[in-house]
Amino acid sequence: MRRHRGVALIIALLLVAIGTLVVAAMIDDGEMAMARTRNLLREQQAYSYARGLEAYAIEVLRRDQADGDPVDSRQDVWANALPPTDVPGGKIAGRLSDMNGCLNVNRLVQGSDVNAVERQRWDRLLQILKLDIGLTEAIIDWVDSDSTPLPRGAEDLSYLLLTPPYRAGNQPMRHVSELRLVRGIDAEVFAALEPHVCAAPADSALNVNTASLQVLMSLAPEMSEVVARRLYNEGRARYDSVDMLLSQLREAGLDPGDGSGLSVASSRFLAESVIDMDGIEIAYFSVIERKPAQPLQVVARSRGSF
Ligand SMILES: [Ca+2]
Ligand SMILES: [Ca+2]
Repeated sequence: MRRHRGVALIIALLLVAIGTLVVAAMIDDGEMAMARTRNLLREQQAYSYARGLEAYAIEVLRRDQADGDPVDSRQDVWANALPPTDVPGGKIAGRLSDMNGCLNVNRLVQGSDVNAVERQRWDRLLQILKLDIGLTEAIIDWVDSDSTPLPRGAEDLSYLLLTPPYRAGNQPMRHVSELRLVRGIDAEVFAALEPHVCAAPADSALNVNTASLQVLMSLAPEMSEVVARRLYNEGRARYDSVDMLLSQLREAGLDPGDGSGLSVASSRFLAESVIDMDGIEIAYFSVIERKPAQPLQVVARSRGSF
């Protein structure tokens, strides 16, 4: 009899415990649903702000184009960042950077040929960054459409033996991070390269006004850092024409070639918006293309990172 009472008591306690759990779960569900709703609303609000900032960036770039000065440099109005600004629900901040101050991986190949001028620039950049010069050929092989490896290059056979196996791209890169797939480019090498290179359409030129010190150094053989620093002018370089830069290089006793693939203007810009809602930051990125006599257009968007 006593044993039966004991069992009944345990069952009663268990039922109470389960009942408490059910109520706790119901409360939790309610709060979760509210939190989810709040998060969704915040996310939509953040996205709307980001699209607003994107439209603002396009307008800034359109005005810059309309002012009649075809030169782009870090001293232009578009290069001024929008500092964190209070808005209903949080804070917004934004900045625009041009995407032409880099060696474009897709210019290494021209039709079925290697672009010799670009190739030399890449070789020099790798040397300046103290990386393996052989990487240039592996990158060319990744971008060129054939499957014949250059002497220090890498085509399908180099990648099919890996786990997991994959094939060479054999087409222009869509994003600079594709470089990580190329033989010899590990995380460390990529981190060293990334600030100086990009994967843009093949007709996208290198803007010498926004190039890094190392990219400027790659424009002529034997350029000393002292000369490059003078050209770089602590990031405030502003050449009105490529010829102006070339003549400065020649005056310094250097041979920069004919300046093919160089420009003093930019055609692609990265608009970055950081939206802070309730202390949670979300970054949005838009790639804006600006070409002469064409409407500006957004060609890519991403969230979190670009
Ligand atoms: Ca290839
Ligand atoms: Ca090849």
